[in-house]
Amino acid sequence: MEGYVLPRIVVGSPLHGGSVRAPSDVFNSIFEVFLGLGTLVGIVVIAYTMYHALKYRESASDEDPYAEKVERPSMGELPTGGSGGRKVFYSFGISAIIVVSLIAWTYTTLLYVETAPEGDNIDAMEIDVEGYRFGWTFRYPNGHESATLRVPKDRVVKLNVTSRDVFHNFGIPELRVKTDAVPGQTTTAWFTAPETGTYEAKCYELCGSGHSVMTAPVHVMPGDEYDAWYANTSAANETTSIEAGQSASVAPVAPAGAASATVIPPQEVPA
Ligand SMILES: [Cu+2]
Repeated sequence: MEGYVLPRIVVGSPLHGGSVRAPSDVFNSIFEVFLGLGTLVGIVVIAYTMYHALKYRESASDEDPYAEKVERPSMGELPTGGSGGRKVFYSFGISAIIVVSLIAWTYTTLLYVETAPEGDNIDAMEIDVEGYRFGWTFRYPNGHESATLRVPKDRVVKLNVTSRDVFHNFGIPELRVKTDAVPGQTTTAWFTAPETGTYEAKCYELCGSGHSVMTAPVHVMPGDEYDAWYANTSAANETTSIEAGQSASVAPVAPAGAASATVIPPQEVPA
């Protein structure tokens, strides 16, 4: 099974976790294997059915060309097969082998995603995530807080996720990371982002009238750009000008949703 957790070749410094296989890559390979095997089994079953439907189709003449070779059941009688249960054995046996192998492989592969990689050569960064009705706050190790999540490319990011009020669920679909946000508890998740770009974090637990707008932008930045940005942040220097604008547009929603569960004012999702 070691083939599935071997690091893929990534250009990047191992100090920044560049050799760590991204969870998104793991999930994609599971999807591809299931899609491939499902298609293959489908083709085999349908082709086999079609072949026999054609081969044993009713002929124009009244004579049955297979009368001697095939023992046909009469109406109301259960077919007995006739090959000593070989077909049943093949059908169940092969299915069982495929299913058990898939379960074993998927399980061991998912164990890799379950626990964040540790080691001296992995420079993981930890970010606290707090959900509230209706938004997310990200807290960096230096105390900097923001409504926008910024992470460096190809580096292990560990999230400690909790909630301020009700059950939420934090997820970034493109990066294949998702975990519960439960008040009074901290759940952990991790990911690495192999590509720079802007993604969107969403809430995946129906938490009230503003649930569908409970999103946060996620910026995956090149490592050096990220380091430069991070060096300029601190607990006191709470928000950059861009983020100040975003917080202003998000903040009023929480009291509005909390005070009256009737109407949520239309608002822009932060870009
Ligand atoms: Cu929520």
